[in-house]
Amino acid sequence: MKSLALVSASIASFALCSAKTITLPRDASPQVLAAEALAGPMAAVKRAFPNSPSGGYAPKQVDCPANRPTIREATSLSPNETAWLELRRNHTLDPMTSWLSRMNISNFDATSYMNGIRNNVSALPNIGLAVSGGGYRALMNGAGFLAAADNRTNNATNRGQIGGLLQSATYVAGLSGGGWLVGSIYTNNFSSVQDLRDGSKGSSVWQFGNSIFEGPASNGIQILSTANYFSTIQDEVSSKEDAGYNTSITDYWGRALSYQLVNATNGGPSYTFSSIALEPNFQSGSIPMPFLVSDGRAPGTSIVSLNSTVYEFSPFELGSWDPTTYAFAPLQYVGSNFSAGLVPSDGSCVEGFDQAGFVMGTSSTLFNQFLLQINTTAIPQTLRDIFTRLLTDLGEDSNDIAQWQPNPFYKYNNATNRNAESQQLTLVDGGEDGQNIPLYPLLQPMRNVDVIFAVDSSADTTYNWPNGTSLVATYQRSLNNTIENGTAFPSIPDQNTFVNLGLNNRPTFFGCNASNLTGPAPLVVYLPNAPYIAFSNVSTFDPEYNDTQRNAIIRNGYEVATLANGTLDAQWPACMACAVLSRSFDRTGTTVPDECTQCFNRYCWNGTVDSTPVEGNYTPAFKAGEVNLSAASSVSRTVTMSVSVSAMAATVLML
Ligand SMILES: *[C@@H]1O[C@H](CO)[C@@H](O)[C@H](O)[C@H]1NC(C)=O
Ligand SMILES: *[C@@H]1O[C@H](CO)[C@@H](O)[C@H](O)[C@H]1NC(C)=O
Ligand SMILES: *[C@@H]1O[C@H](CO)[C@@H](O)[C@H](O)[C@H]1NC(C)=O
Ligand SMILES: *[C@@H]1O[C@H](CO)[C@@H](O)[C@H](O)[C@H]1NC(C)=O
Ligand SMILES: *[C@@H]1O[C@H](CO)[C@@H](O)[C@H](O)[C@H]1NC(C)=O
Ligand SMILES: *[C@@H]1O[C@H](CO)[C@@H](O)[C@H](O)[C@H]1NC(C)=O
Ligand SMILES: *[C@@H]1O[C@H](CO)[C@@H](O)[C@H](O)[C@H]1NC(C)=O
Ligand SMILES: *[C@@H]1O[C@H](CO)[C@@H](O)[C@H](O)[C@H]1NC(C)=O
Ligand SMILES: *[C@@H]1O[C@H](CO)[C@@H](O)[C@H](O)[C@H]1NC(C)=O
Ligand SMILES: *[C@@H]1O[C@H](CO)[C@@H](O)[C@H](O)[C@H]1NC(C)=O
Ligand SMILES: *[C@@H]1O[C@H](CO)[C@@H](O)[C@H](O)[C@H]1NC(C)=O
Ligand SMILES: CC(=O)N[C@H]1CO[C@H](CO)[C@@H](O)[C@@H]1O
Repeated sequence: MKSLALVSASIASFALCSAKTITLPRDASPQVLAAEALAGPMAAVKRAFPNSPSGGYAPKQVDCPANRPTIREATSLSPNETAWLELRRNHTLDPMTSWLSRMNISNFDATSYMNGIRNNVSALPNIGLAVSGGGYRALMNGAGFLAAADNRTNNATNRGQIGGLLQSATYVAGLSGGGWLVGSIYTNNFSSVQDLRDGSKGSSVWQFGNSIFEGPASNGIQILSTANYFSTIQDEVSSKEDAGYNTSITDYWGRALSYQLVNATNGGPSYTFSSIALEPNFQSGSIPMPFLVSDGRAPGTSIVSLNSTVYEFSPFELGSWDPTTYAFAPLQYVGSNFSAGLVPSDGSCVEGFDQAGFVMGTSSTLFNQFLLQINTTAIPQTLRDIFTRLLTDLGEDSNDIAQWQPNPFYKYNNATNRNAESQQLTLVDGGEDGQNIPLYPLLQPMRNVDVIFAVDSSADTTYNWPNGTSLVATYQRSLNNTIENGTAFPSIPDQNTFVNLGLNNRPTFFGCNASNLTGPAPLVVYLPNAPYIAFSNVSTFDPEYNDTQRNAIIRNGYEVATLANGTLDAQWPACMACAVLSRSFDRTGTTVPDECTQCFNRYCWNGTVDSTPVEGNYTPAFKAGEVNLSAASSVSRTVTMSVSVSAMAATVLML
């Protein structure tokens, strides 16, 4: 709060300056003017959930409901999730039956198997999907996987394809760049990747050719001038300050990001994450539940997987299962002044704090760095001044912090809650503790997830390929009795083994043998980013991709998911189905079909370790040959792309 006056002063001077400066679009062609004219009426288009009571970015006080919101202990799933699961599990029956049949396991009648367990939810397979962090690379590679898994994608239900897996899943989790993907799909009413990629008239969604430094474009035409774009963002964030809330660089970052991810005027400043729970298709249990993941980190400290407090955002709640918090807050009312679990009887409730872009920004705070590359960008001087002051206030080493203030868990669970005495909850990028795949919500034993498809687009190696580091981090955490709190995880070998045995270059199953685990844990289908048809190892901090590059990386992710349409292994779709059914077979005492045994022999990590140090840099070869994408694509309408590996020197930390 110290610098509030200064910040407000500079905002005021910016407003003044923008009022007297006539800003012209970069290219005042008739198309630009037409696009601007179109942008006006769009403000009237109401999508499903711009429900912040302020009508804009700022949170607002509201009358508390008769049932005043409370913080709950993490002893069970929320009643909301439990009620929703009854609908959702039932809704997965038909798509899963259809999907398993199409995956065509030899000598196995999936339809009669599923009919046999229809009325026995505890026997049904329970599927979770997880998309890692790694900036736009992770968004695009993860999008390829979700496109392949989505029965709405053209041709995704043809022979050899895996469309329908998404419709069969109970949960979809994203973190950082993977959180942009999940957040974009869900804030746009569960749009398909194909639709988000192709956009629509007047929409700037997924147009990564215009970097967040420039502002949104529609079909290549800039809608707002860069100056107008930044002044709009500044006005929005200052409205939150004016309403009495501390802000951080994450607020600016979340706003900027939203222009690319949320298909609504100005990136939908009044869209909340909790409003996803009000979407009819979510309420009816017709679509999976989304999670975004963040870590708790106090200013001036660092974290690793062994001592991080991991927070999950669902449409219902924000909270953590870790003993270091062990509580959940109703997301819609986060921002209210909770103390010891209650909003004081003389206090009012607040809504609109959980702004969708702010939640996505909170899961990806490492990318605040983007906005701090201020010498190289078009960010106006006044905004740079604000950043400088925010950094002075919090300290340079805290430029990645999202301030969730007031702390919903203030004076709650005093004995073990690390933040019980803190008025603010500071959240950071979900990958900062090394767990760059958002497995956390899916490992909670109360969720009973059987199988997780874990898409890893981490940049662990010099040339931005994954090497299993994220799984190693989650495995290590599962061995610490204090922090794991009941979450078992399959054994995971060291990273040298990943590279030496090629476990980071093709799909690998971990935890196939349920009796070799320390507790109930899902089977993990690890799907590492690798070059199938395009170099998808672009740098985490590259902020700009033309449509050709974007589509090629999405297409590559599609090939990762289908093993190049089954050309690398015609049995792959059946093997995916075997992974889905494995725990269910155990529970129903079903003999494992022969083809599944073959699959498990081929894809399960069998405990072999080769920890010999890896010499030189890991430079994988194309797995399916670089193809002419304009001829081969179903998810892509592009020409060939060539991204040179040498241009992709690693800039980054662990993402
Ligand atoms: C969650 O459950 C509570 C209590 O039943 C209910 O009042 C609330 O409306 C539910 N929230 C959502 C988003 O469905
Ligand atoms: C389960 O879903 C089917 C349609 O797939 C529906 O007819 C049935 O009423 C649902 N049952 C429950 C208990 O929700
Ligand atoms: C996709 O799956 C859903 C859920 O089963 C179904 O309602 C829908 O018709 C399917 N769409 C396509 C294009 O197959
Ligand atoms: C974007 O929003 C417009 C207006 O609501 C809608 O017509 C269009 O289908 C949306 N596009 C996507 C990709 O969701
Ligand atoms: C977490 O562990 C790391 C490595 O041991 C240490 O540097 C850091 O200070 C610890 N952080 C907290 C919050 O305990
Ligand atoms: C185990 O977890 C606790 C809680 O996060 C942490 O304080 C402790 O340092 C961890 N143990 C090791 C060996 O890292
Ligand atoms: C711009 O870059 C120069 C040289 O790297 C550096 O000294 C200066 O602090 C930077 N300015 C800002 C505002 O970050
Ligand atoms: C936690 O401690 C505070 C005093 O610091 C106290 O007011 C509060 O009631 C305690 N909360 C609980 C749940 O015991
Ligand atoms: C794996 O990635 C980690 C994290 O970047 C790195 O420290 C390690 O050297 C890598 N090991 C191999 C074998 O690639
Ligand atoms: C089985 O469990 C042991 C002990 O945890 C572990 O060392 C081994 O790697 C596990 N095997 C597999 C295939 O996961
Ligand atoms: C879809 O599949 C059909 C038949 O295999 C093929 O002719 C067509 O080109 C495919 N469409 C796309 C967009 O890939
Ligand atoms: C299974 C398990 O160990 N649960 C513990 C998680 O942490 C809370 C808070 O410390 C304990 O109360 C649970 O028993």
